[in-house]
Amino acid sequence: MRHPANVAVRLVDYRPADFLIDAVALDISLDRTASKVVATLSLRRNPKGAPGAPLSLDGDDLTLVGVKLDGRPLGPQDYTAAPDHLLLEKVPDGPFTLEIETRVDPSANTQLSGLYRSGSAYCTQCEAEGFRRITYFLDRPDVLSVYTTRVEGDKGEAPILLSNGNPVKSGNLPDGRHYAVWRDPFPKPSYLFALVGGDLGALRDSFTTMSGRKIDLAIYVEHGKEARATYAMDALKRSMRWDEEKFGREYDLDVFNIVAVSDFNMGAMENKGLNIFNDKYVLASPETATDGDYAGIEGVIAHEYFHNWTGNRITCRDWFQLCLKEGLTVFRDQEFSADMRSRAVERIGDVRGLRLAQFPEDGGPLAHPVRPEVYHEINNFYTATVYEKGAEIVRMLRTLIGDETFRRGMDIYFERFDGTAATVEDYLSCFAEASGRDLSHFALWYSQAGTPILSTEGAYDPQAKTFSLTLKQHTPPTPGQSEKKPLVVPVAFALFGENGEKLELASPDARADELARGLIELTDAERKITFAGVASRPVVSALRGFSAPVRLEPAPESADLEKLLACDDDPFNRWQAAQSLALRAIFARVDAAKKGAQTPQAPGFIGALRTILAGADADPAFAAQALSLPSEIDLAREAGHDVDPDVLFSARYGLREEIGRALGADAEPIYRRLSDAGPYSPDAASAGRRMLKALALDLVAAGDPEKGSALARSQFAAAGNMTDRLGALTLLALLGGEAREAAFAAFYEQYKGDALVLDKWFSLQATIPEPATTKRVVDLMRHPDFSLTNPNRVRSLIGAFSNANLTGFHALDGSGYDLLTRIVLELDPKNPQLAARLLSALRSWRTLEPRRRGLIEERLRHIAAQGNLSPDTKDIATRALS
Ligand code: 0A1
Ligand code: ZN
Repeated sequence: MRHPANVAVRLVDYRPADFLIDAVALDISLDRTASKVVATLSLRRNPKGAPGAPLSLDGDDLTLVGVKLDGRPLGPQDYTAAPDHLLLEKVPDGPFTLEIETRVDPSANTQLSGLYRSGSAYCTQCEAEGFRRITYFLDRPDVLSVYTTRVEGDKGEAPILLSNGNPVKSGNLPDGRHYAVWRDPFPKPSYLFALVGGDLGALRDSFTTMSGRKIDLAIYVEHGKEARATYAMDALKRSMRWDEEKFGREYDLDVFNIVAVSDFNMGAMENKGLNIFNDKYVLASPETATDGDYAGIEGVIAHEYFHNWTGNRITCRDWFQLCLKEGLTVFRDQEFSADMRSRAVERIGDVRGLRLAQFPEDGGPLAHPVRPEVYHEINNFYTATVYEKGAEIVRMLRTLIGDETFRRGMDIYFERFDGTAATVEDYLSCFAEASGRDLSHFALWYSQAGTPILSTEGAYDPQAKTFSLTLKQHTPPTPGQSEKKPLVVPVAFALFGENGEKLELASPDARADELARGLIELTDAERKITFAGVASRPVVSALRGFSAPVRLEPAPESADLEKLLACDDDPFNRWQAAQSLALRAIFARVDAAKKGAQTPQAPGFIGALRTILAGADADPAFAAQALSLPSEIDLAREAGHDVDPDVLFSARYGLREEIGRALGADAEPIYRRLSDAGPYSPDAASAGRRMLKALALDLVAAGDPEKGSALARSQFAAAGNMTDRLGALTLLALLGGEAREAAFAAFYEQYKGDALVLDKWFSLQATIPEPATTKRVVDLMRHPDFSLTNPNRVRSLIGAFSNANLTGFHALDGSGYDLLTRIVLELDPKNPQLAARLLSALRSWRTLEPRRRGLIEERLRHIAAQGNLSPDTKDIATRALS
């Protein structure tokens, strides 16, 4: 494997391309080991480029067969060619065509970037820089071209031949071959190109747009699995309607195709008119998919569809602007899910996800701004910061300027930048115009990395009947950014009086609109607001709805949290109050254990949980969220330093038992009542009841493991859907013993032919929180169903072990770290993107206690010192150590 020079790419170095490619005609003849690619590019000099510059095209691992300029074959004296570039020193000043013929070997493509094979199908992945693995090109997002693609293949092997745009014609050829021509009239960057050839089944449907155009929809899957795409199809149609209703965006081609493949590095890809999906985000049936899987499918289908406007019609000028399409599209898919499901539960889930994946990134050596300023390997910047924090910035913008103005800004954006490759500045200019506000200070959210810490301090004056609230912010340093400035932080807030009533706000220190909306804009390091006419010391509900991606420290006092849990009309903050109480109870146990003191009990917290449980029927999904303890990963993040996973585990486990003993008896009737649910439906309300049922079972088991085990065993055997079956198996996995092994064996026997279900089987075993799990994982790697070539399988075993099993992975003997190191190094030459992602599990190593910290540092140094490491893995190892 050859690796390109490890050069830094910088935002400040951006220059327009020297040439434009107005049109591309591709002729691709599929062959397992030698696919023939003829690309005819209509080129001209870019008036914005460097005058007289040579034509330098990107390549990666390419074999050149020949080049023609305006139809005339060129000789080797006319160009320099290497696997990674094609350079023509002299080209005409006027428009010209360049025909380039290359050969690529899809079977040998284990990186899953460019043209590769998944099962017996051919497919492509071109974002970010995979198109250059198909042909030489100006492989950068600001070069937009109209594509016509002719795909040719063997009729038996690939009866289905797809590409972007609309079908133009197709026909038979000699020797059992056939072809199809596709034309995409919308200019697009090369990263949105796609092609599929294979023997696939299809689920077909149609959608009539708001202007009355009928669009043919198809989801292509492995034969026999068509019915499992029904929910994805339904989600697609709902997404299409939603984008019309909420953003006025109509679909633009005559067809919309989705193809599900089993080998895919990421979740899915928004190629114009031809989305390619990891089949995990398409295929679902009640017997094989959990409620979480259904929600994931709905979200990812929507996300890729929404990219048609935010990403495709308006794309990014360069890869530094990745958040322009990703943050905005995540915001859009989150809003879609909130409209389809419970807004409160969606918000809680989104914030949990942000804290789980983005906060550790922002607080460790891999921290980077939402719009990075430098990268060595762009594939390592498809991060939670770019995606999830990017979405939070869009959300804050909407919060600050209001829904209507936000919508007007979006309309301006679509109107003005359609058909272009835009920047974050372009985007913000639309909202500055719509709102009449100067957004230059707000824009700092894009360039300043790190999670701000927000603190609130209240002082009540009983004589004056005033309450002073002081808000402060500061952002800890991150790599390369030691000095931080105050940001624009929208702090949604309310005050509650003695009887839980919401107080009217009056203050000379805040604008009338701030008081009316309950939204303070913190723009300096500190702001003090004194409220008048406050009859008694109020309780502050701050950062309602998680109005900014910050840490609120410290949490309010326990008595205030209990009050908020009872009276706050913001469901997010009610949930947050329960979480904060739980964290306090667990850390009290941690402190006691460290001091050798008696284990503290948490009667106030348990009383609050009892009340939630008693009222759970009103909103089962919310109750289940509020009753769930923070995970060990949450605890490690909140602890922040000198983390000892074993201590956190015991404290959490101990509290779980205390709660179980207190509430198990209340939970059992709820469990029994919810067990009578009738046929499975994936809707949010039914899913919420199943979530509560699982929680109730866990409470029973926490207080009385034997009873819990008996109930779990019968639920496992009788379950009519995967949510209940896997829920029971999860509990049995925790309880251990023979029942666990028997259940795992039965599960395997039942689902051994189904890869997506087997992934769950691997994952669940990898997350058993006990020392023997490392050995179990090692043994599972020898299982005939394990394979390093399938990313889903690797993630299900190794990813789950290293990211979701705090005690197992961080075993004090370093065995978990050794395992990860071995796999990363073995995988790196085959699939560097996947190897690099696995390695980033170590990103929070500095927050661990010294012994584990030392063990990880050794492994990271060992990895970084390897010769011939891919740029992907090298980049992560180097930055992790920085
Ligand atoms: N744009 C896709 C994510 C994606 C990125 C890179 C990929 O291959 C390296 C694949 C998919 C999305 O946001 O869904
Ligand atoms: Zn995306």
